[in-house]
Amino acid sequence: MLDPAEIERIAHLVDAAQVAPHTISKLTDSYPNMTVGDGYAVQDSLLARWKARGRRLVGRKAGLTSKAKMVQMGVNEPSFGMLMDDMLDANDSVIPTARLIHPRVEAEIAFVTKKELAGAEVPIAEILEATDFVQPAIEILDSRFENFKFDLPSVVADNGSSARFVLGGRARRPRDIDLRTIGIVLEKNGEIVGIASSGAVLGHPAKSVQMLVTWLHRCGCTLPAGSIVLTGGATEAISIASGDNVTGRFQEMGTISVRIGS
Ligand code: OOG
Ligand code: MG
Repeated sequence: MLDPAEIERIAHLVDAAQVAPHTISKLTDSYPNMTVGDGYAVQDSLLARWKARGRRLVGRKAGLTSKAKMVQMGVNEPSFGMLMDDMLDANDSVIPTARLIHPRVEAEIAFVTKKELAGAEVPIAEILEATDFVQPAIEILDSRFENFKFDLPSVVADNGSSARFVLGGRARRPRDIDLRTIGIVLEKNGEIVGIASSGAVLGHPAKSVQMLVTWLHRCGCTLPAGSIVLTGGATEAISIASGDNVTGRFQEMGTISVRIGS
């Protein structure tokens, strides 16, 4: 475990790599004893820095929740991160790549909550009951690590590679659809680049929310009402570049698109 001064040094390094986007080497190269817990301590420091700059926490993300993602990234445990107000773009937005290093996209199901969720193991039924609606999402990732290569402590400290996210398509009440079997097709420039069922995310994407609430509970935190939760990419993430058009088609949940600008 690292000491508080080291956590602050790493937070400064990651923050700088996000503000003026550039790559840094994976943190465990310089801090071989760094743990996943240290990664979350770095997130706490980042959140304090971001709040001091007027950014608002609007939700959380779970990542590495599907087999496809775990295999792609060589990490076999989910990670959690923070979603800030200024990371959100509207459906059909043009996402500028000027401030991104080596972006990738993911198709995900987002949950938006209407009740606070708290506890060590909240039943899935309770998660669904506390959910206002679920909606298609596209997440734009941009690891700050060279060649998009990392381990779990490093990626946690980099806030789960978060860059931007988009919500779109049809908002549905979770009880009106079967969230284990929603077909998801990810297209780039009209070609299919990823296919999955929503059940690829831990058997049911509400499990991501459940794991998130359990994780928050360990540090005495809760998931407030009105939170957005990205439950994790169902397919592997796809590299994007300026000029690409990306569309996610979600069975019974409509379509979401972004264009990648320069
Ligand atoms: C880490 C973030 C993973 C997801 O949905 O699995 C993630 C990464 O792969 O860079 O957001
Ligand atoms: Mg994601």
